[in-house]
Amino acid sequence: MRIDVVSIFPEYLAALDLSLIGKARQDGLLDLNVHDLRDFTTDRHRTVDDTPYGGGAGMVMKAEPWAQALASVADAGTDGGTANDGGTSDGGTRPVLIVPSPAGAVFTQAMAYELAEEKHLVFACGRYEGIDERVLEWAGERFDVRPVSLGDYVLNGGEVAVLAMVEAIGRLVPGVVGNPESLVEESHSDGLLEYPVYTKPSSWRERDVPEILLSGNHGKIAQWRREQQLQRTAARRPDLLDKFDASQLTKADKAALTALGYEVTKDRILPRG
Ligand code: 6GU
Repeated sequence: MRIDVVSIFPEYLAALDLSLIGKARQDGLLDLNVHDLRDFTTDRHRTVDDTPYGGGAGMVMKAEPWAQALASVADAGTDGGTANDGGTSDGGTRPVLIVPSPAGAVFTQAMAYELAEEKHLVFACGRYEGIDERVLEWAGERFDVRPVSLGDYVLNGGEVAVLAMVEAIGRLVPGVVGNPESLVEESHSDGLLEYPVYTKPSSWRERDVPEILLSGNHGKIAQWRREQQLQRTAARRPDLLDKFDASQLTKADKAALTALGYEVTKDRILPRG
């Protein structure tokens, strides 16, 4: 997969040299390129922002440097296309342009799985009050444009959000995580939060590891872990149970949910009372 990130703070993205994602880059699984937006300006001061039309606080990122930067990376993830298409063909799929913004759709594990299938992702890190809206319209001609938010809070710019998204997406690219089994049993992979985990010693500061985990009874352990997932999800993220497909529930799941105060109908999990 090719990933391009455009930012006025390329140093922010240095963390992508580290750990699992850094290793994936070294191994050639991720072709990750960071670009300085100011390299696409033409004035002496390398200006990237200006005051907003209509007034208001803060500054807005100018359209032209963004158009220059995005045009320069648009075809980077392709083989250059065929001879008669102006080099824009990439076999039918356009690169995805992800625009981090608190005004975007919320980034989810499902979205990470989808984006991990793409050949080319481009991230446009806005700062200040955002990027001139016309850039997103213009970019729609070449990119599949997706404004995306990490959640309902405000960051100063898209860089930290890109670190999070590249890590979430990159680890799902085949080969990046050594043991793909570890992607199966993790929070959000099945719509529930993960069960609690323990390691040695079995007794630590008067606290014992739940006995069932020492029993060697794998069936019972699996059942206990599932109950823990349901209990945690009910306590911490009841909104996830709201969305959960109740037809996936076993008899034991239903019993656990009933004990937790939920009513399980044919296709829904509803809080009782
Ligand atoms: Cl993706 N960007 C910014 N600037 N703020 C955010 C965000 C993204 N997600 C939550 N807050």
